[in-house]
Amino acid sequence: MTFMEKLRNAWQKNNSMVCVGLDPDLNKLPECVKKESKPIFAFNKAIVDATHDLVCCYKPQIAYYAGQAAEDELQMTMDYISEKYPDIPVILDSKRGDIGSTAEMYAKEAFDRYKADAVTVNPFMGIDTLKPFIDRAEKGTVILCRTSNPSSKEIQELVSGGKEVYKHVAEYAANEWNYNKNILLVIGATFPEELGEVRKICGDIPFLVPGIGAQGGDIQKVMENGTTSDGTGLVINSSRGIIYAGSGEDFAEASGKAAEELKNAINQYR
Ligand code: OMP
Repeated sequence: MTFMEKLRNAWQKNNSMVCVGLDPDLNKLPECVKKESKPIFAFNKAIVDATHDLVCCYKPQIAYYAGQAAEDELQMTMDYISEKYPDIPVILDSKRGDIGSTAEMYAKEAFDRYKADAVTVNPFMGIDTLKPFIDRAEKGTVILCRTSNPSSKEIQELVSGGKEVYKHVAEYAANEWNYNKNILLVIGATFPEELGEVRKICGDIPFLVPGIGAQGGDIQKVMENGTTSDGTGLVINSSRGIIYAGSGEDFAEASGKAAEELKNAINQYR
């Protein structure tokens, strides 16, 4: 099954557009988990078990594993999700981008080593750097377009040929780059108007929407401007807002509750 099919099925099956970001910081893990031999995996496993029927995706951010010398626990997390909850796709958030020969290795990292269903990439260097990802037709390529961070406008709002850079990215993604119909775009929830502009350019291309929860994005505006005609089209990520919903022994239960609240908050606008 392709990533796109898996995503559509998960939207339907769980009636959810929530993506839980698995971004575990060892310093912030509950005490009861810190004593485990593989604390990051133990934490992720508990969160996944508590949320698997409430989400359409998981998104581990690779820096939380590489930066803490815990790549083995990323692998364990990826293997656990694909074995126990094979219907839920996993986006590896690594925001890769480099010349073609190096990009080939990054695609191997995401799709062959970690067996991710999709990966985030940076389009700054152009199509030859994206091709190794997009060519994997059964996988998803999630391209940064209008990112959620405050200074994203420094580059993304520069105007060339009468159009902002992020709109050029959206046009490429909707046309030349989408030859395998496997592209998603990243649009931050902190820029809901721009999200609406990109929706007009891109038809039904799914958007990964980070910035809900800790970054303060507006769910109602995201839904009004971003859903597609069938009421889907969005993968709305929250990381800290869900994984740190609790800090005691009941942390996983608290994350399940937070995921359910987010799911309901989203669905009231569908
Ligand atoms: P929280 O702010 O804790 O919900 O985390 C947001 C997650 O989304 C982190 O893993 C970020 O790396 C990621 N992210 C953004 O915050 N902004 C973006 O524009 C793009 C991403 C991403 O590609 O996922």
